[in-house]
Amino acid sequence: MDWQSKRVLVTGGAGFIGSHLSAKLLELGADVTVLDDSQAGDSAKVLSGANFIEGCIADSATRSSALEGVDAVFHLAAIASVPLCEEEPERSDMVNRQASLDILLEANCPVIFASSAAIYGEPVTIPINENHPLAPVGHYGKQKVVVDEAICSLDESSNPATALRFFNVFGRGQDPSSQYSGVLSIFIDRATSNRPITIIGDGEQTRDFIHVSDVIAALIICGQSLLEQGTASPAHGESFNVCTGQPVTLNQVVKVIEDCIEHKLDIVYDEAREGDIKHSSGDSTKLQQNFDWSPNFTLSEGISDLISHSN
Ligand code: UD2
Repeated sequence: MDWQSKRVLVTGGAGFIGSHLSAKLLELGADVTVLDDSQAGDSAKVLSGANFIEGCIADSATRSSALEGVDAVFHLAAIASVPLCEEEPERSDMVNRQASLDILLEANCPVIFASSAAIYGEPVTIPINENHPLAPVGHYGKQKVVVDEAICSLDESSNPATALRFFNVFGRGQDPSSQYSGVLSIFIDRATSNRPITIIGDGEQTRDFIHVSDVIAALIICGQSLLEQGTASPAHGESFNVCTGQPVTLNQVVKVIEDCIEHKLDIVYDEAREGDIKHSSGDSTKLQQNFDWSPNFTLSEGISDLISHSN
């Protein structure tokens, strides 16, 4: 498919994942517009080739002007901080749930929605596939699940849409000092500046770390399929886990970092956090069977890439 003739809206395009996606779409020749309120994102991350609308998805006038004439919407904008959603449940509900439902209704083109592994809550079976019960713990997961379920209940008569359930995404450009940061960016920032890392709990909790390049590949492939086939696409009305299926403990992460920097890390152990999920590992068979997608980056490749690009 030729992205050159396509006008694409990326909500949250100034954020970690959105800025990588915008860069890829620009490279493919698409006409990219970023809609971002620059709260969690950084307007400096909006590439010069992209159009930029600074505003909130919850504002209907901003939304309708951003949606006008676009061929596809990658909807990544959200209040992505779990603690912030707990502190401000009404505002996060307006942005994460209501504005997302509005985008689904108002867009006259395919919508690719960034869902989250947070919708599963504490896993009952591992690896988690898309049929796993949805039992989100906090506001963030509860807001995401409403939109994800709305997409999964769409029929042929509706607008083409899909939901991609991201597990623990990592890669370059994730600000280690922000409250949205993943554990890997924090650990690598500390490791490369010779500061101690803090392991919350015993370090035996597992996560499924997926590299941002693999996430971008999944977004593009699903977007392309919806653009080409509309509601006949295998992505339409469906959700897909985006993960590696390789659970890793934090203690193993530490070992990979130590091997890469060739010295031991200074580790402080802290008390386990209430509500912290012990084990998380996804099954991405559905995405792999429906599309030409598989995770390419191993954890050690991703970690060594991050270390070699840290300041
Ligand atoms: C991820 C998502 C979150 C939500 C949640 C749903 C990220 C950044 N967060 O939270 O948005 O979707 O999944 O389950 O992707 N930890 C340390 N030391 C640190 C920081 C963290 O030990 O300095 C631990 C933390 O307690 C947890 C693990 O590392 O056990 C991963 O933490 P995280 O914040 O990267 O991601 P997670 O899975 O809690």
